[in-house]
Amino acid sequence: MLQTANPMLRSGPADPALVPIREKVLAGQRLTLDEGMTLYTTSDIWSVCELANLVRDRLHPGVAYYNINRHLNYSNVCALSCKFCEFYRKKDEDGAYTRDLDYIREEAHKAIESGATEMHIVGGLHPYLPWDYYPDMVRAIREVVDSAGSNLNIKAFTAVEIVHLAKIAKRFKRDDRKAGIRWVIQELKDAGLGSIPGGGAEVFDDRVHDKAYKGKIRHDAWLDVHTVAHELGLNSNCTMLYGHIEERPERIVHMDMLRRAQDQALARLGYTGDSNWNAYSDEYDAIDDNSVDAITLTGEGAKLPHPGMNKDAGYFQTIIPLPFFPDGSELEHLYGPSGLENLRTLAVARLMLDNFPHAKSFWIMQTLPMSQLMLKAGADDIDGTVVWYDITKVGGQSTHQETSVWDLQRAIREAGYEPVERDTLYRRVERDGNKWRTR
Ligand code: V47
Repeated sequence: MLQTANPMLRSGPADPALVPIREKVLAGQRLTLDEGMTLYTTSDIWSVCELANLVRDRLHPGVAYYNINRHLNYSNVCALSCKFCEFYRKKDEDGAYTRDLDYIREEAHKAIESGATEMHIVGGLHPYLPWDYYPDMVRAIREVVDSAGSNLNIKAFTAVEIVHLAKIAKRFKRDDRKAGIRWVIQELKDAGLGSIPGGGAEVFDDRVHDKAYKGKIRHDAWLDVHTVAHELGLNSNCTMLYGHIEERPERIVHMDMLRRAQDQALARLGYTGDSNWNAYSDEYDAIDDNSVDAITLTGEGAKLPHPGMNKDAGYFQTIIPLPFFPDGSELEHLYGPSGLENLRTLAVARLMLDNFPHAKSFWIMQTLPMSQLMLKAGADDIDGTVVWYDITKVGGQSTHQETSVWDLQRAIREAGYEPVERDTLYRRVERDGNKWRTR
């Protein structure tokens, strides 16, 4: 029987299985993978959303973030053929494109003119572009940004691209993967790279990998890239592409791998945690790395890492659950996740990723109305003004997908929060037209 729970009418969950979970969340304790599955399977979905929002309100009382950004896809030519992907083209196929540096400079000018605080740049794994193209692209943008006196953050290249770049730069060694990755990230950082986006993670599971994105890096290489970026002082984000051929337990394991990587990042920043934490049921014994303490940020009064106030650098900022869009992909016969599944997945991610400062709804994939609902289910951030987006096109729209600051602010205000403009690193933005600074 469907259980309902209206937070206005009662003080606890309708499903008794959620009571001990609620106690742990209130105490800021880490949830087990089994508890994650309970959050996924209970019919009392509103209590799951309410719990996630309790955490979200503790971390970011009264506010929700948005940003002014511009996306740039420098090429859709890709050596891979992931089944979920509608974006990629082969080199001479209709619709294949690769942007030259003049085009990229022009995009940087447009970003500056619109007052953007971030350029989000990703592309396919181009088999023929030379290594120099990539640092040259970052340098070209940095020159435009510097000459305008701007502090715009270049957030570019998913972990998948970084590994590809290590290969084309002939720096990739199978027996020392991190060395090549480190070389690439350092070179790009020297050219002006400011942070690493969260794409390309998909679902950290070999079964799903081999069926839907064989040939792509696996979770170990993806996590290596982000670990190295963190060690080099770059912040990064992470995603989970769900609602295709994966199962819910695989999503929970994905979340667990991310929070363990974040434990390590926070430990490097001097955070300490619970060394006696032993969360695993037999079902998940495959994960055996208990070498780092569980560090949670969801307890009352926990201090969040912050680049402005604490000068912290090198950690995951936000989880961005991405709902699968079947249209035009090889998996077009699948439905994609429902609205309730989207809401629940955001809430479960907020609750499981207890050491992540932020949970973001990417409105391009979630839609803006759904993103607004997510502000009541664990999300504290809506990304962003976007402008051009080529990877998914809602309802078969063109690649021009832009929302206004006014729309974002209205969605946030209606949900009962004060809209706060942030930059890539979640510093508050003070703005005068297209001029801005952070504090
Ligand atoms: O890596 C590809 C996913 C990602 C589809 O870091 C698809 O702030 C759904 O990573 N249906 C790119 N998803 C987007 C991304 C992102 C977006 C916003 C903010 C940030 C951030 C990162 O989109 C890809 C892939 O995982 N994707 N095809 C599809 N058919």
